[in-house]
Amino acid sequence: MLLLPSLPVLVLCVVGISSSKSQTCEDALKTCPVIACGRDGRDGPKGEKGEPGHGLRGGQGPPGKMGPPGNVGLPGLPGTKGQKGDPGHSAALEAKLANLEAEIRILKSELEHTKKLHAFSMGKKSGKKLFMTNRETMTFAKVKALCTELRGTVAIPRNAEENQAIQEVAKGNAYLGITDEVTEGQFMYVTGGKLTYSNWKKNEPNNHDSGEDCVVMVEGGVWNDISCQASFIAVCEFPA
Ligand SMILES: [Ca+2]
Ligand SMILES: [Ca+2]
Repeated sequence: MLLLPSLPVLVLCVVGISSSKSQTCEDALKTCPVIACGRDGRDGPKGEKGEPGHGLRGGQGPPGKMGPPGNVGLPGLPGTKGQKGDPGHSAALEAKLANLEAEIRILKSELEHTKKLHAFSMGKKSGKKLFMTNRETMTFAKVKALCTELRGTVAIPRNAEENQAIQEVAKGNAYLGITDEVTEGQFMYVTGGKLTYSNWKKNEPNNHDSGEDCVVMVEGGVWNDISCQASFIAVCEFPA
């Protein structure tokens, strides 16, 4: 009778030994709950939750790819109104501008006065033109270039008064701004247009040797057609 109660212990110990070779029966008794070694006991109460494990944490991985850009945000609120600017600057600029305008008016007036004095000193003003010369002689092409450079044109007499003015300024044989270079025998102004006034010398123009396309004013203020390669006094005309 006494042996019987120990039978389940032996059975349990045999099971424990067979499940682990290194465990002795004594060890099994140590680890077995007392109730397990006795008669069939009931399950004990559920144990408390254990502490989290201490597994090794892996190293930090590389950073992920950059995400797509976000949507454009809403426009911000308008800023506060700035302070009123210094009124002194614009007033100073206006004053400067007024001074400049006044100076320009004075310069214009002085320029007009100078032009009148110059015309008076030249003594030869006819209508709205001023004829001037440097008294040098040159080919027709050079006279044209010189007058253009001076922002004038080769002298053109449009009437008897202007013809006389040129004669008095030149004091010698001078080129006129007239040629028949485009159509032989059809004399035109270098500024364009057919002649409206002429003062040809007797038997001129004669296109001598089939090579006279320019016009020179000779003694007495009369005109002669002549080679454009010949050299005569340069007289230019300017608006006066
Ligand atoms: Ca000719
Ligand atoms: Ca001639």
